[in-house]
Amino acid sequence: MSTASETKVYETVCMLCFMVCGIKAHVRDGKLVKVEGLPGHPLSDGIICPRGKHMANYIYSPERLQYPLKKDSGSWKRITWDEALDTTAAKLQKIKDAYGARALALSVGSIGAENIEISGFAQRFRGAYGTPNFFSVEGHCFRSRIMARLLTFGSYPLEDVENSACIVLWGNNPDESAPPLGAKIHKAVDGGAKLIVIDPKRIPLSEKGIYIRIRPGTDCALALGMLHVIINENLYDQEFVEKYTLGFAQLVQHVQDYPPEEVEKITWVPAEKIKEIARLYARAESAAIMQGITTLDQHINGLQNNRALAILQAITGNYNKRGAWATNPFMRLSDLRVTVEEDPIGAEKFPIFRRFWGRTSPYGQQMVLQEAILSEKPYPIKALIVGGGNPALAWPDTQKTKKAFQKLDFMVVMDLFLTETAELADIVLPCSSSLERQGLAYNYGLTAGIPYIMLSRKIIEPIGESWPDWKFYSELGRRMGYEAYFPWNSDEEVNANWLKPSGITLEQLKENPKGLWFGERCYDITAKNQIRTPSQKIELYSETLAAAGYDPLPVHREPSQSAVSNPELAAKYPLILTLGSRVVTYTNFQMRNIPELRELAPWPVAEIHPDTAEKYGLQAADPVIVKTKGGQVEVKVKISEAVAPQAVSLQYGWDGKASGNLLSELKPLDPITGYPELKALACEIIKV
Ligand SMILES: Nc1nc2c(c(=O)[nH]1)N[C@H]1C(S)=C(S)[C@@H](COP(=O)(O)OP(=O)(O)OC[C@H]3O[C@@H](n4cnc5c(=O)[nH]c(N)nc54)[C@H](O)[C@@H]3O)O[C@H]1N2
Ligand SMILES: Nc1nc2c(c(=O)[nH]1)N[C@H]1C(S)=C(S)[C@@H](COP(=O)(O)OP(=O)(O)OC[C@H]3O[C@@H](n4cnc5c(=O)[nH]c(N)nc54)[C@H](O)[C@@H]3O)O[C@H]1N2
Ligand code: SF4
Ligand SMILES: [Mo]
Repeated sequence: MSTASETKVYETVCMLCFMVCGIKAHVRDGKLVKVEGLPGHPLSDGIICPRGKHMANYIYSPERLQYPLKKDSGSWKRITWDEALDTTAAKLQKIKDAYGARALALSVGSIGAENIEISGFAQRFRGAYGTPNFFSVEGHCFRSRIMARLLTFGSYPLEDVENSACIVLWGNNPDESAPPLGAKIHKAVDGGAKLIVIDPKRIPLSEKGIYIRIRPGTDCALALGMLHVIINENLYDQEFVEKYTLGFAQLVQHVQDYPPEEVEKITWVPAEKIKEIARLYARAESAAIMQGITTLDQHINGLQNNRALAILQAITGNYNKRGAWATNPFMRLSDLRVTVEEDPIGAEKFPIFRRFWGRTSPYGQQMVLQEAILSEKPYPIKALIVGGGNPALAWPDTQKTKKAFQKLDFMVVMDLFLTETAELADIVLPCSSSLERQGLAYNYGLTAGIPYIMLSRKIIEPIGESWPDWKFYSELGRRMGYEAYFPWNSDEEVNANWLKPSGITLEQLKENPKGLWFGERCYDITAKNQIRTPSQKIELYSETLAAAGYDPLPVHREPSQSAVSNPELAAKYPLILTLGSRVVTYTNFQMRNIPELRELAPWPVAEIHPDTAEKYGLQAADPVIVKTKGGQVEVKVKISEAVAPQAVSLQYGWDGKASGNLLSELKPLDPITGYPELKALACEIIKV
């Protein structure tokens, strides 16, 4: 800690999003006064985005929760931690006695799933309590791609973009959603790598490569068209395919249904362009498709989109090769989970999401939770604990989600702020920020293709009575008789325990404030155990999907609200809605209450093309209603050549009347993953 008036500069990490950039944090008189990027940091090399820069404004926001709160006749009353924990323990015990352990659900959001502490301790508590109903943001983000790569390769390879001769940015705008990764891609392209950008919207990186404007939700068709060209022009890696893959003959047959001329009609992409990018991609010495972190998942065909990309990488031999997709030794950390044999609700509806080849997902699919709470089928769910998430706004169909949460007997939310989800709770608990506690910051490899770990140091005292998440779950567990599961008493003990199986110690992390790589990429397909499917081959054709009743090879499926699948609806709602795009100023539903950030992006925006603006008589910053068959939002117009004339790109993460999920619905869902359809809806805009 610093002494009076002396400024101390700490090298540590920003945990305001999962990029976990290195920062220099200036502390004076015990207070964080300034945050800068950390030059020479292997992930971020001095880069800092507005969120990181304004971290002090975030941490000292007057809206930070300072004390535990209890709802008392509709208003909030300050209580002690003891009362909050005693009340919660008593209530959860009563619910368990009356309905069984499964009547409690736990949900962790983006922060909750990415932060091993929240996810790990929530899972430990739920195991000790005995409920199968644990949900996470992976019910609509990221896990779809993990599943697709596992089904294809038996492993989860990461993109080695820094060394790639050809990068394909597919539904991915890293300048907004992943700035350090964006910087690496700019650098690679400036250094000579070829770039293909496939996006309905012209993003900044499109200027540096071949830009392909695709109709939202038709990515699988485009991938199949590229496969058609690559196979029929013999541009695939024949030796690799023969030696390492299964089902190529079926694939050859299958892609004949997708000649570029047909794919053009589906995707808006001219046949000649499809051929051009297929050739460029397949002929490159190495190629890495770098898809958006979630964009391609949130379609009714999401899993198959991801499968199609995996198949492209496979038949061009771009697996476990420099500059391609490469496997990594995933970091082994202590597993705090306590086994619950019973499956969560929804497991029978989405069996592959739950389990295949004996590998069980830690999470249930939360898109079934709202209905289960409201109908009490298959059984009553009476209580919910939320950590590091804002599901009242983040889940589709806001009205139904809120109604479900209101029906619960008991709800606890732990957060730094009184979010719209917290507003619905019975007990709200104040959480400390990452600079107020020691924790582990783990980058799973998104930025550099190799997992990376850092120690996030405690450099300021906690605000008010805020606690770290592990302490809440531990103290609650102890009060409920699960003390044997929660032996740790400090951040240090918790973190040392996590690291035990990793081969890295807490001391090493302290000595290396910039962090440590975990392992190396595998560039050798002949190395032992590189393909871990049951057949030990890369499964182009998936018997596993076939056996579960799904398409064994990816098939194009129209978005459910498109002009092709539902012309009547499209006549009423003629524009195609992307719900929604990221802005660098905010993370998800957070930070709109920080004035210094709000100045940079003052209001929620629907981006439309100038022709569309003219047609609807709209000027920049005009208020506008965006309407779908699910509902409507009120936002402002931004006019931009970047978006297609047929499209509306809506910003994501606002609340109140601009909350995006007023427009989305809980059906249809991707039949394999259960993910909602968010990125290709039908909408209309109405001048206010
Ligand atoms: N600053 C900031 N960063 C974030 C977040 C944030 O809220 N703010 N959120 C984080 C989270 S949780 C996630 S999941 C990631 C998301 O990260 P990304 O997936 O990269 O982000 P998006 O902006 O949602 O979408 C990226 C691009 O996909 C395009 N797109 C939309 N629909 C389609 C389609 O059907 N096909 C194709 N090919 N492209 C399409 C959009 O036009 C957009 O340019 O960002 C993370 N990073
Ligand atoms: N329409 C539409 N809906 C979407 C999406 C979309 O593109 N369109 N994207 C989806 C995706 S990809 C995602 S990932 C989700 C994101 O949805 P969520 O993860 O639910 O949203 P966040 O706003 O990131 O919520 C994280 C919360 O954790 C709190 N928090 C921060 N640090 C801590 C901590 O250390 N401990 C605790 N206990 N809390 C903390 C923050 O204050 C914040 O309220 O939204 C999904 N919903
Ligand atoms: S991208 Fe921005 S918010 Fe995310 S870790 Fe880096 S500085 Fe923090
Ligand atoms: Mo996400």
